[in-house]
Amino acid sequence: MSSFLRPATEQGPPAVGHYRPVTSHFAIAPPVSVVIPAMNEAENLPYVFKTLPEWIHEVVLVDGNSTDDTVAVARDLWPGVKVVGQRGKGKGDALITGFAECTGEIIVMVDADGSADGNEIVSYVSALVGGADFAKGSRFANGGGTDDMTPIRKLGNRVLCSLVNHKFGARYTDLCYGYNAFWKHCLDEIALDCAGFEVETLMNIRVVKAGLRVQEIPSHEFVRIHGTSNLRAVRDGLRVLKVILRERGSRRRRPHRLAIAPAANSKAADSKDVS
Ligand SMILES: Nc1nc2c(ncn2[C@@H]2O[C@H](COP(=O)(O)OP(=O)(O)OP(=O)(O)O)[C@@H](O)[C@H]2O)c(=O)[nH]1
Ligand SMILES: [Mg+2]
Repeated sequence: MSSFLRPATEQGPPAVGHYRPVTSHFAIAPPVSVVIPAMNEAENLPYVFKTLPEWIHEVVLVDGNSTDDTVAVARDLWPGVKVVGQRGKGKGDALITGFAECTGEIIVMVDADGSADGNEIVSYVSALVGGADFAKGSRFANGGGTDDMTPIRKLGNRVLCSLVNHKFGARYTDLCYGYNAFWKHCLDEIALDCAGFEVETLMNIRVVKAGLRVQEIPSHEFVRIHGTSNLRAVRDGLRVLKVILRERGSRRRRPHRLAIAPAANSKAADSKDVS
């Protein structure tokens, strides 16, 4: 019997029934939670939910005290959606609230304005099951793009991204982008503590400082479909800059280790890593 078909045991991989078929060529075992911060996005939610894959384990929508029908529309579109009311303010606060509610092993963060294509989630998840800790969306990696950014925002993002690369030894092509995914255990290492749009920058810096394996995923950002942006370029750009300056002094990197499979009949090799 092939190992793929054997029943679940305490040790080996889960049995075939535990896998979620993702495409005709790909199945995964870990449950995937999608966190959507939403403030007055009722008109955009139909576009957002339409592209979410049916194999995801749960959707956690964090409502920023919306005055429109955001919550009712979400419940209607995705029966079983976990709606969490936000106590504080800001996108960062919303994401931190949502992450705490997730029961999946993988967490994907998706904006509610219709700018993110849920069909890309498979690329993020593939990177994570392939060995990355943090799958970071990039509009400027080969294959990515944006229909939404003004030239001034592009310039600001580029300058801030170069600053982070320089100060923290990263090799990012994008910085302030809200479409990312990670294993839930990363939250313990990055201990998020911010309220606003600087949250993505803080995550990107802390994952590098923690020595986590980051893989960029080319992503296309579409234009917000309805409504207006909550982001204010100058105010939020300054908040991002503040985070970069605040974080710069405490760089901590964990060396990557190359693990080798234990040699047959060698107990001593069982716990050996090679640097
Ligand atoms: N729950 C909650 N969600 C928020 C808050 N601020 C922003 N969001 C959501 O965060 C996501 C990103 O916000 P946007 O206003 O689209 O900001 P942006 O994507 O940086 O800017 P644009 O490029 O103009 O769309 C959207 O889904 C918003 O509804 C907040 O205070 N609370
Ligand atoms: Mg947006």
